[in-house]
Amino acid sequence: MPTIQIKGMSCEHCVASVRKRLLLIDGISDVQVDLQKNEATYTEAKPVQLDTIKEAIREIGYEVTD
Ligand SMILES: [Cu+2]
Repeated sequence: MPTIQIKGMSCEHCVASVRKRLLLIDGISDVQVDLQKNEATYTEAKPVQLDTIKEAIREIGYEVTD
């Protein structure tokens, strides 16, 4: 499962927002967000560009770090 690092999450509301936003991206499912690790993992039903994910996360106020 792909894993990404996300900066800026501070509580369960952030976790829910990030999870919800990632699920809106075509091809992404089974999103798990770990607040302690600042990580999100997901299943890709088809290839999703990392830039698409970065942009979506930036839109809602968080940052995907490399
Ligand atoms: Cu929060």
